[in-house]
Amino acid sequence: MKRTIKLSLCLLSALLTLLSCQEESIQADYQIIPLPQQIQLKSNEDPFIINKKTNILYPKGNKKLKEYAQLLAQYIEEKTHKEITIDSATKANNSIILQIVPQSTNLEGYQIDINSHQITISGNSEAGIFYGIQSLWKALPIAQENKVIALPAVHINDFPYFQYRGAHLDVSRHFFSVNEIKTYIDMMAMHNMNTLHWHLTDDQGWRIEIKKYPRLTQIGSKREETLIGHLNDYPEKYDGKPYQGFYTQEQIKDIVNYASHKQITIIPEIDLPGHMQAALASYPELGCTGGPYKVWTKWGISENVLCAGNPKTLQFLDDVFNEIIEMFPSTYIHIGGDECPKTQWKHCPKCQAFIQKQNIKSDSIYTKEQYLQSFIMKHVSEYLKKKNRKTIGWDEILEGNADPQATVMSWRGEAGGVKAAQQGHDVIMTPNTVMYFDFYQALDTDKEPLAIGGYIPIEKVYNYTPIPNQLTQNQQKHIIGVQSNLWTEYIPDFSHVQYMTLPRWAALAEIQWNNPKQKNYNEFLNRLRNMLKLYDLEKYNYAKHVLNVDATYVSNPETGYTEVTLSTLGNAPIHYTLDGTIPTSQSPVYQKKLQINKTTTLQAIAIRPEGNSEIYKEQFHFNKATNKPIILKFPADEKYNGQGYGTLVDGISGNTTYGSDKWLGFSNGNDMIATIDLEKETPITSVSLNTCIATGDGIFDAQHICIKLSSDGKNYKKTASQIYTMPTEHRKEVKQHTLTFQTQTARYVRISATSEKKLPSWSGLPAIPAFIFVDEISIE
Ligand code: NAG
Repeated sequence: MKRTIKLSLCLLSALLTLLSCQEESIQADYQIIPLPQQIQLKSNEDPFIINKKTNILYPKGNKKLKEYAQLLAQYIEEKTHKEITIDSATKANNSIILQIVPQSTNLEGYQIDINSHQITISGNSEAGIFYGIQSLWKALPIAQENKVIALPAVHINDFPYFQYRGAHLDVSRHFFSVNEIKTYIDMMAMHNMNTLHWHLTDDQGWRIEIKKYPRLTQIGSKREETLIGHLNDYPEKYDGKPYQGFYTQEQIKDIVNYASHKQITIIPEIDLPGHMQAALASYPELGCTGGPYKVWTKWGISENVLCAGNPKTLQFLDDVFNEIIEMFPSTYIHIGGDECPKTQWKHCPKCQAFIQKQNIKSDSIYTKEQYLQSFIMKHVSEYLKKKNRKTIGWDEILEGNADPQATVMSWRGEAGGVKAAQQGHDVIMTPNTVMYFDFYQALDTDKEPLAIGGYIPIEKVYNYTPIPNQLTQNQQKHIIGVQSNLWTEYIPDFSHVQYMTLPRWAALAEIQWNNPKQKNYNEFLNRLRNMLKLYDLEKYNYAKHVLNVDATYVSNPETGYTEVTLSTLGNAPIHYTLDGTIPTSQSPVYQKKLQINKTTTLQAIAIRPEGNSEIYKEQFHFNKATNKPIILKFPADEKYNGQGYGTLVDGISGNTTYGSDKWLGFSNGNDMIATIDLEKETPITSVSLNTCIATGDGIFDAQHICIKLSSDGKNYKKTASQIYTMPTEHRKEVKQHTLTFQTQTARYVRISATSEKKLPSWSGLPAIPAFIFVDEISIE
């Protein structure tokens, strides 16, 4: 009897342990980023359980795979706190086996097979195994030591869509340490990227040691100070702090080696013949005027470029590239070619003599100076070809006669890439419309760290398809890849680098790795949550916009309401208030569009176990014009048309971010002429409207505002008007204009805000019509 009780107790405790184990087990999730091409779950098979006896097996004698086995062990320990061993034995129970089994010509492809006994990662090459390991790492749950980790039985077949999957980093405008570059490389590997385009030289700093030209780093790597704020801010301010940094050849080799272990090739860029002021400051004889030059302290395009007519210049370039190729084993070398003003070449006796000597001539398309640039670019290309290297250049290299074998990086939109592919060049797509991660990722730029401008949210990145439709199938084959560019004028530190790249890189990784035909943004967002957790685990700083509450507003003239749609990542509940109190988990949950019909403040928060979002806040001011039918005489500029014309009367006022969807911007000399139908005779005593002024960007205040009233919509009577004087210096502000008059009764109100027709010469901008930006029109 006693024995039976003991036995049953034993059984019970075993059962309980088993049950508790099951309860505690956490499953791997193969819905990772980038999403593997094929995932076949074997639902009727048992999962693989990782325990302390699990080991990782690599083929005996294969050093690289031994290193990858160690890496995987490290990844497993990091996420699951399970220390597991590596071995070169062939025992295959409770093991993770790394093996090279070439199954296709796509060397980066791999397969993962999981059953209850073993996990096999078979790579078409070592690179394939590396990506298999990255995928397994991303699929593992983050768990405490006591948890049982179960990997559901599965067959994964995966390979990249693009062979070139790049990320660029500018270290000239701001410098990043060796360790920071290594972290950048780790971040790239996590996103299955294989090429770092390293922008090492520019006007603001030469950052790589060249033994034959020591002054490049002695002088060229240091600038006196740095511009504060935006290039167009007035008055110009500088921080007064010397700034410097460069990599020794030893450090460069160390980084190149580090990258190769992560299957990343580094392509160095020496940007020429423009963007060379730091080199000219070091060796003034290489410039057309002979200087003196200083390492540039501001941003933009410098007129000071290499003198193309000076034989020393070509020698300099040969010598520099000679050392560059010693440090970088990459097949490709980037030789720049962007933004090279030709002003100095036109007046330089040496350049002009050289043009004559080489019999370079202008034609109906390009100037002789543009052909002179082609001459230099081709010289460098030929030099590199002799050393068995290939060149990449920015799309300007197509202006003139480019080396037919050069690969073109399309940055001024896609046009250069299209043209290049049509001419038979290989192309890497980096259009500044979607791939410039120095651009803002939120519309409300007041809350963002300063960025160069623009607006490239993660959704826009995700929706980008790098292969332009207008190319034929054969031409499409020339699009070898896609890359994000990170210019660092406004990115002074590495945590900011991470903020600008993550999580936009997650979207980029999908474009680089996956077939463009299989896109689904919402499904991507679901997968993004685990990626963000991995960023947290790695202590990477990242932008949290997707976790915040996003709002869109539509003015509905039929109901008179402003309709507000709120959304956030995943299914996190959004709680909101309309009474001015801070929203908490006790506040009402957002379920459907909110219909705002009176002056109020909306605040909302997304609540997640791992933390709450920032509080979203918007003020609605209702008046006689709010959500009334409105028509415009001239359309707004298509880039700045807010959320439609109703933007002007939706009760929400825009701030100084004129690029947000709260403003309407009118260009090409168009005035803002709006007619609002109050739908019944209404007493009116004043009309106000806001304008956003950013004179540095060519956005000026109204020259004149005029109010006309009508009862029948046909005959209008001028009721008030005001003329404004043009400022004489730069400013950036929102201005409210209120025109008050004796009470009148009318149904229709016509408001004209006339734009300035010619930008003043003091603005430094061409004498074209100014933009005028208008938002909330209020009628009282
Ligand atoms: C371009 C310049 C670059 C600058 C960047 C800022 C290219 C190829 N050239 O004007 O030097 O830092 O944009 O977004 O992008």
